[in-house]
Amino acid sequence: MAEHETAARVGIVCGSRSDFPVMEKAVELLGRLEVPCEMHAISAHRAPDLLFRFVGGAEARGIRVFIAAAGGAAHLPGVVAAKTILPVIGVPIPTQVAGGLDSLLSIVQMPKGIPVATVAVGGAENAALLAAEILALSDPALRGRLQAYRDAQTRSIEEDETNADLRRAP
Ligand code: RP5
Repeated sequence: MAEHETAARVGIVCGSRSDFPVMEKAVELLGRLEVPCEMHAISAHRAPDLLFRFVGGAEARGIRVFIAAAGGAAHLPGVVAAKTILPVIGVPIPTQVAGGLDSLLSIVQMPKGIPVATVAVGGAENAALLAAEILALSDPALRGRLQAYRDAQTRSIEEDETNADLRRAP
């Protein structure tokens, strides 16, 4: 495969390795959708220069969407968004404070001018799907895979045994 076909298109950055168990679900789903991605642990407050280097070089390496995940005073997604014009999806990581409400509010309440598209607390799968949908705007094959994923999801509910009665014609 040529290099450009395997280069990561989604850059996932977590505030800490402790966020990986949540964000591995995004890596797995992007893999199922055949979207190359890469995941890093780079804290915005502990290693800001490294974060800026990662964000600054990402687009030239093929990244088209960022997913940024953090917990607590979760400034990472906003800082990533401040340094790029690529779309940034924020994932609030669950914490001990009201189940991650601190992370959610830190990420979702971005002041105007620098947007972060925020998913639910722990919403790694939706972040992956949203990233794939953005890429699918210019990738018909990926659009097809997303539609197939959606159809399979619907079918699995229709075929659930608790819905057997509902499947019969009226
Ligand atoms: C945030 O602080 C990280 O995103 C993580 O969710 C949280 C705790 O980090 P560690 O102390 O586990 O490294 O920056």
